Amino acid sequence: FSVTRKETAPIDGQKPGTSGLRKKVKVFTQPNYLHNFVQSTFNALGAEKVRGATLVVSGDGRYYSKDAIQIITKMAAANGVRRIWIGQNGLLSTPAVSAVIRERVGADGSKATGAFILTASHNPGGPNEDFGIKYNMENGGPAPEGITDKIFENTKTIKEYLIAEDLPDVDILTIGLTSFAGPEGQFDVDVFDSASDYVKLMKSIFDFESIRKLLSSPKFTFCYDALHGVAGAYAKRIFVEELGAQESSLLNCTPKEDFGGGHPDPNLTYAKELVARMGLGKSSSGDEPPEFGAAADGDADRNMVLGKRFFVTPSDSVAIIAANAVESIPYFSAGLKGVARSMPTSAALDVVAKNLNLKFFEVPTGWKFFGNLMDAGLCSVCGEESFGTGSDHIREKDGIWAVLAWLSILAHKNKENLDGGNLVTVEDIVRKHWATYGRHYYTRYDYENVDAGAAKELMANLVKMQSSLSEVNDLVKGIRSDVSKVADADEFEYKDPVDGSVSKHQGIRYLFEDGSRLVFRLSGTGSEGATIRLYIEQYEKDPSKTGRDSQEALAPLVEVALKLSKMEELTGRSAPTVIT
Ligand code: VG1
Ligand code: CO
Repeated sequence: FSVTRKETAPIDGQKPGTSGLRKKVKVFTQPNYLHNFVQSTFNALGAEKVRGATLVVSGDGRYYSKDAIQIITKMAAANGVRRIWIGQNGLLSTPAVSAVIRERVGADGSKATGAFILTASHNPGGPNEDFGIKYNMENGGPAPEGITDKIFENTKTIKEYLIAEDLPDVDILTIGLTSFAGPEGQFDVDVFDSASDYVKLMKSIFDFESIRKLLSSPKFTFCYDALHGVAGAYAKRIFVEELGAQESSLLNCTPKEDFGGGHPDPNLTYAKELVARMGLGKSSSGDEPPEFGAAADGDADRNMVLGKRFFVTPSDSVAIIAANAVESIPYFSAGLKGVARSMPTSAALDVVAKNLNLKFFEVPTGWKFFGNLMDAGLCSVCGEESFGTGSDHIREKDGIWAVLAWLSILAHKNKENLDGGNLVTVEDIVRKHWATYGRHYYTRYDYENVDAGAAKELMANLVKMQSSLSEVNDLVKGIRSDVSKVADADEFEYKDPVDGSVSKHQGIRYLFEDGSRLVFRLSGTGSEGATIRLYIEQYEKDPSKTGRDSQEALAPLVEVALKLSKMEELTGRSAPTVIT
């Protein structure tokens, strides 16, 4: 093949958000849109990192992925990349990409140096929905802000990109290695099985034999919903083939370009089928629900864990995994190096860290901040309230890992119960956790696609009010006299303890005397308008009061949050789009 230099001009709005660049497909398919972003990424990495590199290119299989893979492959060849690794059919979950970067060795002994992940994660897919792209580094984690800022700067000045126009389209359906001759030597395209590296890694972390025993017990019933995302490809291999679950326990496990028209976001609103099967919500089918249910998002890095008629909040989930990891999961048998959560995630993990005397970190939203801690050996288990949980086995959150972690805990707690005795259920584990550590009542209100100006004004008001706590407290008292006083209010700022970099304006916090918190943030993953996220949390230590309904327990704080922020007045919304 030969290399062509193509003239181009900057296109507005290519700033990567919380997790890469996400836009409507119609935006991505504009002439040069993807090309500009990919060349800007190569330029940000620098020739010494790109020439001779081995790059993974794959994603959740959403609409436009196949075209994008061909374009990126041709641009990579032209930019001097030595090898492109592609999961069969262009499919690799986000955690699998991270695993492939860290673990896979090519036939010639090569190792990957980075990846383009093609996904808009939990956003819907299809010709009228979202596409996305993000770059991951040689540690398997998302590019840090230093790099994403550089990419964005480059998109504002780009004048040309390189492409091997005469490189034939690569066959991504068939496993195998194809070599091409370029002006600077050989270029390889290696199409490989999407699941095998990931499955191997999972088998090295968990005791599959004990999980298999649990899943084969008639007492234990199981259900997994991939919401037509890429998790389906892994669920079949792991839950059915390796662990012996019934085929019928898998819902929506065929990956689809448009996720079957749904919203591939594993929460109580969008995972409707699973929620009904688990006996939650109004549409319960009447059949006896399974003991355990879980769902994933489009790129399979998120997880929702449910028990029979029982929802586990993601903030509780990471705390419970951390509290039980050492005894239940072989990978952690030597102990945890530390734990971490994102700022808006509830403090349930903090209490576990304190009790178990573990190092603890609070980082801004988005997985990229956990990577430095893990690389420095400071963190083993971490999580976010947004259905993201993971560990230092890779540098992304990992939906299937979280399910295997829960199954491991259940298998451990039921070791003696499977033949006789009562099953210890998901609900039992959570209630016992609350009794030991106290409960963090928690909810998140999302206002999606709000007018961007209104959202800005709302946030600016909340920041301005922080300058006078006494005025804030007068307002709070006027709204609800049964809510405690605001003790502190600020915008969250993070100084990375490893590289010293500082991230500012990471969310507006109102911290109350009784430990309650209100947090306001603007989403960095949306593709239209603005999304306001409101996080509400209240700690209850008294074991006789940890069994309340969470919306009811939080009602006073919610009222304060909505009135203090003038939510309805400024956005015109009387109710959130999604409550989790
Ligand atoms: C959201 C979540 C955040 C998560 C991010 C990426 O970001 O709040 O916790 O890390 O999505 O997840 P934001 O900026 O919209 O609040 V995923 O599964 O979309 O890669
Ligand atoms: Co995701």
